[in-house]
Amino acid sequence: MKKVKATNNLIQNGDFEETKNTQWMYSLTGNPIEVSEEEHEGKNSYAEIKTTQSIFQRTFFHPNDSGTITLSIRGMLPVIVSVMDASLAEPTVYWSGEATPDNSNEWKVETLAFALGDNLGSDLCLHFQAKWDQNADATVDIDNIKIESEAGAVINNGDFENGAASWTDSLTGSAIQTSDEDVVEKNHFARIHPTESIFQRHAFKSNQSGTIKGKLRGVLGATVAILDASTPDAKPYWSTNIAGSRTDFTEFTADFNLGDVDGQDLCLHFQADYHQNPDEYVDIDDVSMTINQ
Ligand SMILES: [Ca+2]
Ligand SMILES: [Ca+2]
Repeated sequence: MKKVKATNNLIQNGDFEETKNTQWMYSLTGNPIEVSEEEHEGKNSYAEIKTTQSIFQRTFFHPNDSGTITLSIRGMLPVIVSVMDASLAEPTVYWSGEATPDNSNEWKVETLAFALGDNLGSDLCLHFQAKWDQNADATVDIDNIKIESEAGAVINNGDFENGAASWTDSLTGSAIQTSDEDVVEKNHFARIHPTESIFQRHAFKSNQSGTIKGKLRGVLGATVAILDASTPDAKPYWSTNIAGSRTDFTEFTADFNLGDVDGQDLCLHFQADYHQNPDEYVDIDDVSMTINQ
């Protein structure tokens, strides 16, 4: 059996969240497209820690590992972030840093650089403790915990969206309690009207094959194509039509195969289907592309 390995996503800003878009162009003008924005209600889960309370997650650190720990923090108390023994009554701390909130209701992102020595315990954790405060009601919220480590240490469920999974309350040794809040989430996408089209240049090579994925919404469908960006009306090297009439964003997947395309100025191209009502549209989001190797 032939093993097909796909490389990572080759489309830039496929989710359109970089609103200073420079990657997607209107075919007609060649100018960057105007990204559309919408808001919808969602829920966010996070961990609230009271003064002197702490939570931890077991994780594997290598000796002499270094990198950064990032977290979102909100509330009144600073948080002491440590790499330490997970299982001992008097744990050794191998590294410790402090993240300070803005004393407000606004989340703030803090990044701490960590570096470990060569002498580590065998059962380690990343540990978050709210600093002592005379006000027993003082709390701090943390969310979106990430490790970027030279040696590959990782944190699971750092956004707490899977509740207590992977996290332990230091005091009780049992699962932590998470809190929920209603949030307004922003999403950005590309809206194109009848006969409008957008594209992103990509240096396709002859005989390449691969897969294009994305999401589509609206009355109109769209034709996805690989064609010469300088002559968008010429016959495409590959194209397929994705049907419309979708109330919500719906995923599509399209496999492509190219013949000889040497020397062409190629792009991935989306054209909205024709409709007599010029106000109809198709919305496009989360475009990604992989090439088979
Ligand atoms: Ca998006
Ligand atoms: Ca979260």
